[in-house]
Amino acid sequence: MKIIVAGGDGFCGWPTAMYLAKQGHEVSILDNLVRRKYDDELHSNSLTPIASLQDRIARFKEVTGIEMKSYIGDLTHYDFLREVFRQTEPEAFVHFGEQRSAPYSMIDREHAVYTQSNNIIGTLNVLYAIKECAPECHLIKLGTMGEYGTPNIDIEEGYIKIKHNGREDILPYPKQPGSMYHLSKVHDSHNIMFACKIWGIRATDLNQGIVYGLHTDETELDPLLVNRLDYDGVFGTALNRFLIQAAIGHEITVYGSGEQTRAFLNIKDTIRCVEIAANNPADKGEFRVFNQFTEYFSMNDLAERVRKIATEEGLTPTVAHIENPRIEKEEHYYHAVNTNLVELGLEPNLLTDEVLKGILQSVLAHKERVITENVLPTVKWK
Ligand code: NAD
Ligand code: USQ
Repeated sequence: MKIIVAGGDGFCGWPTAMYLAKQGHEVSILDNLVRRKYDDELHSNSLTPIASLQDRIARFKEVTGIEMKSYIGDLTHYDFLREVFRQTEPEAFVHFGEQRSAPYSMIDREHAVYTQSNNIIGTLNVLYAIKECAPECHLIKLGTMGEYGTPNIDIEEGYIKIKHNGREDILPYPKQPGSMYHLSKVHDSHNIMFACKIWGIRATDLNQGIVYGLHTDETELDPLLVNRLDYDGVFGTALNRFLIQAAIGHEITVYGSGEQTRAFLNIKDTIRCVEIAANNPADKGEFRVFNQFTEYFSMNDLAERVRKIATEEGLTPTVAHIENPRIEKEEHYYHAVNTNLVELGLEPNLLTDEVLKGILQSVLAHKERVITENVLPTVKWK
């Protein structure tokens, strides 16, 4: 298949692009490299030293003999995007190319406006480019489990059957997102659903949980192919952050009571889920939603798991409950369905102690790169 991976220089996109290329697909990476600029803005860095996109692609070719094309440009620039579509004639468009940090979107008005315009206009342009240039192309869009929030009922995969005043319908599942970033994903979902309905576009919205880990078979082929890994209070995510904190002797920062529960998956499953979606395209006009996660944990569970593993490795980690910088429910019901991807063949890589130890070892190898001042959260929701 001819596949565009938008956001292919990022944490999920880079390993996905290499994996799809290794499976024999013709992969083109599209990215505006803005993720590297956020690091400059925040005086932060990836825990792992990452090469430029050009160097990554060149080394991937040296190691595997496989060529990937790259298009450096912005999804919000329609002329650029249309030209990429014309040159590549994609059969699938994997869309990771958004600003993805909830804290970044909550810094101030400018960052909220940037996040929503970058994400929503970018996705809207992708929908128009598919309509105009490649109407058969399957859009595989990264959404997020956080679109649903934490309702007091089971979370279904995209839709829910509702009975009201004696009548029944299947409707989009209610959304209660928790940040300006998560809201951008909800707006994207609505735009995609509408485009599927009116233009007959085929789309899969992958409502992904929090991704942990960094290595995949391809990132381990060569040091220059290593994935980025975020740890700071703005872009670092739970579990990866906890492991890095344990590695550098920083207290493990559980926000508030720590009973917040979230859905998680290993980066190795992210790439496989995207492959499954690509190999099993949505029908024309279908807006399909898959919940892309393998397990869920409370922050307390994760902090304790990391504390135990790190102690076994000879470290002396401690867990601290710090003031929650976010406005979110800390005690809530959480049960989400995730059967669609498993039914299509996903075999989950679950979070065993072995897996945790493996990530901790990888992290320890780069721990001197951590800028300690960036570890505590600085962005508040209020
Ligand atoms: P990332 O920031 O590492 O990668 C995103 C990439 O998109 C970056 O390389 C960035 O330069 C690029 N990009 C951003 N805006 C762009 C634009 N307008 N035009 C072109 N390129 C642009 O993020 P990630 O962690 O790889 O996440 C990828 C996707 O998966 C995001 O949409 C995110 O919302 C979603 N997601 C991520 C996680 C997670 O835990 N990392 C969990 C659920 C969903
Ligand atoms: N948390 C802590 N301590 C920390 C960091 C976070 O307790 O040091 C808590 C937060 O309060 C929150 C939970 O962990 O309750 C998750 O926070 P996070 O920063 O790991 O994840 P989140 O902001 O939800 O965003 C991440 C990605 C985003 C993706 C989302 C998936 O950055 O792109 O959409 O995970 S989901 O959470 O399912 O919406």
